[in-house]
Amino acid sequence: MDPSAGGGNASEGEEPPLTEKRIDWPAEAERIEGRLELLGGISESDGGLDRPPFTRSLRRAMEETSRWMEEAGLLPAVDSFGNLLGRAPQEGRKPALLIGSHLDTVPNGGRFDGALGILLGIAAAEILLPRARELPFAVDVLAFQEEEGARFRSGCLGSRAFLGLLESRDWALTDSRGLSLQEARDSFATDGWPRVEPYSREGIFGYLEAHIEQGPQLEALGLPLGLVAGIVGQERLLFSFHGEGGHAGCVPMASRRDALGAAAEFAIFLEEMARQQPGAVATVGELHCRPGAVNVIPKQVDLSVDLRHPKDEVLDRLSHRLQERAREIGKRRKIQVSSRRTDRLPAIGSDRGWRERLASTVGAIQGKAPQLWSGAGHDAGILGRFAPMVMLFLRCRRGISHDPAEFVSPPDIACALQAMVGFVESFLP
Ligand code: HGY
Ligand code: MN
Ligand code: MN
Repeated sequence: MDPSAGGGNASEGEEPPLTEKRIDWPAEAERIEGRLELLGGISESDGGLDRPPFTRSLRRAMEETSRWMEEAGLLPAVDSFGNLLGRAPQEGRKPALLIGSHLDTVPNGGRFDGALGILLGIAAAEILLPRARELPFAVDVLAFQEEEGARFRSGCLGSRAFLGLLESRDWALTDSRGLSLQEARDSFATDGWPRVEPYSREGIFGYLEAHIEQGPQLEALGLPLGLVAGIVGQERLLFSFHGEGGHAGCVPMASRRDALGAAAEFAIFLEEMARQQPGAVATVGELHCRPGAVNVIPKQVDLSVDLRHPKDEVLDRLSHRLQERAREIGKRRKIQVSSRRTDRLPAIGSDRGWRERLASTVGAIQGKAPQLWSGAGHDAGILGRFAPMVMLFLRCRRGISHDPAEFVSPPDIACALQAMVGFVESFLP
């Protein structure tokens, strides 16, 4: 269905549904595309998009996003963690339908991951504002400060903080320079925005997040949009292998206690274990080898593990097997091995009723509404623990994400915006 089509079948005098009013969806999408371009240039580094939480670039991205929120008729504010909110102006205090995503990025990331969901939320809120009184909720937009977990190795800290779920061990998490989350938050200026109190659970009607699929399925189906049936569970761990350093030229192979040899054997086992387990993915994304000199036998290797599966009980089993194998390798190679879990996010399904609502607007736009599992974690996985949650995926060119080649087309953005507005309108009395 052509998103720019207008007309509609509202009876005489009745306000036609917005999705059928003459809204210039392609123009809305072009505006979002321009804003994505601008945000995509706000980075800590000159080479590529790198926007960690609690940094100058994150603050600048907040300032731009706050301006667009205001232009949309929303009231910008921050919570105590530094998440940016665009709240709907309203007398009473209806519960809020929260539409959002995250402003932080991975190093050398793409400009759609996170930002796209925020900008779609702002555009949808602006289109829906004229009908705010009729809706059973307010439409607030959320731009989370931290979701990726790239800086503190623990994901969705922003949405967990928003719901008051952070514990002391989270605040003690440190980045590669040893700065704790607490210190990073406390040193981050949010002057210029009013501070909002935490939303009560009853104050949250539910959560909607639009996000680039970050995989190849929708492109293979030839469809712009998909619904997220659920988000896989994920566990992150840090393993340390402690061996014995030495001269690369003088220590016989038979008497070495090479930390990298042990870590490499572990990494190959991890890969093989995941290959053999349907639905599992496992990744060693970070590996630090010390002292890291060409002619020195590695004394210590630290590596990260990212483990995911749609079923928590399988995730538990895989994690247990990894730790068992690490101990066995350490014993055989006389290497001391330690590990600690830095993150665990349970698998979660989206709300069935909301999925059906969204499926009907998506179906009206593109004929069918495929349901996919998300291999990526999202803030929706946190909000979904306490309120109805639904996610909309947008087609991702060549399935590439977490990379500058990440791309979503403006026509697909237009379809997503129309589906989101239609979803919200489905709650009209
Ligand atoms: O790693 C993830 O799943 C997401 O991109 N934060
Ligand atoms: Mn994301
Ligand atoms: Mn991401």
